[in-house]
Amino acid sequence: MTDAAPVVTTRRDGAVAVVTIDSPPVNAASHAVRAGLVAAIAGANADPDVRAVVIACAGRSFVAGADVREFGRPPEPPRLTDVCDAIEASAKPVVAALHGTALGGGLEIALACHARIAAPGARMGLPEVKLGIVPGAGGTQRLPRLVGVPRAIEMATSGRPVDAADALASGLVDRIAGPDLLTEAVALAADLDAPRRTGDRPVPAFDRAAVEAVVAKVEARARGRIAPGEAARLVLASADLPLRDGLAREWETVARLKETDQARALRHVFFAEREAARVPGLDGVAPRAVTTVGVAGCGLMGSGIAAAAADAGCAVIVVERDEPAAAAGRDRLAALYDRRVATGRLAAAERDARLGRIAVSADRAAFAAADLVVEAVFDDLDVKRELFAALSAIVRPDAILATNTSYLDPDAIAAVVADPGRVVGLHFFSPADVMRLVEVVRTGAVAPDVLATAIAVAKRLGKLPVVTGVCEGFVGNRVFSAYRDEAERLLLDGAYPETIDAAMEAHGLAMGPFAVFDLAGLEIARARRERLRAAGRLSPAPTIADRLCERGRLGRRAGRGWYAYDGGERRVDPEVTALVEAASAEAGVARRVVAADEIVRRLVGAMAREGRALVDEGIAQRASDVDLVMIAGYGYPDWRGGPMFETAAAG
Ligand code: 3H9
Repeated sequence: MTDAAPVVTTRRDGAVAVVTIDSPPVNAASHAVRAGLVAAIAGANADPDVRAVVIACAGRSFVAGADVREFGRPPEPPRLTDVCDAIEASAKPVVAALHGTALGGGLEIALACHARIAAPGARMGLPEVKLGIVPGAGGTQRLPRLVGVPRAIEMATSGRPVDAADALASGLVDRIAGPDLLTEAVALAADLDAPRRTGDRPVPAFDRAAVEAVVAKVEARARGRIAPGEAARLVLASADLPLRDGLAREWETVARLKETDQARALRHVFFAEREAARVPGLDGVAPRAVTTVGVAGCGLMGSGIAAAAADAGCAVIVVERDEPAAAAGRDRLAALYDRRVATGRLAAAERDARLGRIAVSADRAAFAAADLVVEAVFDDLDVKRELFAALSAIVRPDAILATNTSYLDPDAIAAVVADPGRVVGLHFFSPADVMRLVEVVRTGAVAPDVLATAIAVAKRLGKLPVVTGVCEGFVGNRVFSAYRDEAERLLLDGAYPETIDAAMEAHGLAMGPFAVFDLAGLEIARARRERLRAAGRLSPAPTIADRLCERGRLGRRAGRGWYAYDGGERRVDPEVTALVEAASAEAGVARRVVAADEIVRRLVGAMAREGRALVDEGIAQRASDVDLVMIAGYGYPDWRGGPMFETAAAG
């Protein structure tokens, strides 16, 4: 057996000991890292020639957190809290040199140091709530001592990282370095006369009533998640408890939360997201360079895709069918960015920069400059085939053509292109600048580097790409159709739209199925039923949804669908109740009360069954991909892990 290289090493720079963690890929605080750090701090304290210490990391990032792979087993000492305590207690000043992402346990190590210096691009955060836990090594107790209770609550409950400038302004870091982080960190350490312990600082005064109101809001918005409220309460407790007691309470909380179903589900999602990136056949395949993105169509979907590309720094060429449509597209894009400015999500100057990257015209020849063109025109096969035939004569030979179709066969679209290997599906979800999911559809003839490029572009746009094979509806809409069919069966058995929605919303979905059908509009599903009937795959007997459509109840935009809408509020409509009851009578079904747990079990089960079929057919690569699609595209609660995970966990 050969000894692995040590993951923590110490070298001397004058009187400063530079402790370097080198544990790829992200220097997670594994057992080896923790033991190495404790030994390094002890070594520096024992060495009479050392006056101060710097903790830095090799590779792309400072410590990105506790090692999530160790979460399934009991912590092996030294625990991360022991590491942080040893650093804070050091008799010699310790400076953290931060680059990349200092997250979770990584930020906690930095908080226990006596000073922090950050590279200009560094980001710092406490993302533990995204794993269903709270910070466990001082994050909720030391952070408020540096940045104050309100700010610490914001960071610990949202999980969002802050950048270096923000960290400097809030007092989280002492300095932002120039180009040579390590040299400046050593100089800072050499300048410190004595340790300045974060734990010795008082928690700055704050408005308790205002903070209590914020905590209540965090709890209300968590919609079933436990961790954010617990994190907020722990931060608040930092103001009332001595450091030791606060740390003990924090540790007890994290130990308890780690074992919850929510934490297990969120860990599943964490690893599922990384797994989704692994696509058989793409190992070592380099994506093509994409800097200019073309978008055909500037409706709701096209404008969202254009904005997502502009947000990611791409040059964007949008083409509409004629000049009036192009003008409407420009207005739509301006309105999209204006909304972000009005709601404080974007600075006005940034809006102008992003809009400045988008050129909208009515001239398809403009696509000659694009590396990739995504079509988002009307979902009709003839329209798309005409467009792709024209595009293949306009774009460069190496440019990629992507279709955003939801239901059509992308292979039938690719067939009109001279080189179908350049055609791929990029199925965005509306609003495309906001929704994280992109189904990357592996068309029959797609070239490996075209598929790799589609995945890389989706990632660059900040999306979660999930690769699917070709079938009607791909993964998401197929699972959603199974969900819809089961929801309608529940109606026949005795449930009502409002009881079904209430059950699923209590389960953690942002909206129950019938509220979603109304939001999306009932026409698309009606068109699907008509296609299925034409193909002899569905009974010609009208469904309740067909009856609603006949009555002009086409959903929220029409002011009525499964519900009636008064000023945006949904309301149970007796006309729908009567239609539901009549449908049961017509089908000869004696209605019964269907309990919430049966509703949830049947709907989740229907999704999982369809998901399993998609995996068996080779359309979905793996069960966890189905979970990701439902979470990132359809509002399934991530803390339940997705329908496949939940069904498997329930046995
Ligand atoms: C915590 O700290 C609790 C504490 O309060 C104390 C408790 C006592 N562990 O995402 P990427 C792997 S909770 C183990 O593709 P990127 C990841 O699996 C933790 N492994 O790269 C992948 O491996 P592979 C709080 C980890 O550049 C590889 O690194 N911290 C961890 O897009 C690359 O990952 C977090 O929640 C980890 N903690 O993004 C941070 N992190 O190649 C979670 C990553 O084999 N991590 N890996 O698939 C992230 O947010 C992103 O990974 C990061 C890099 C931004 C760091």
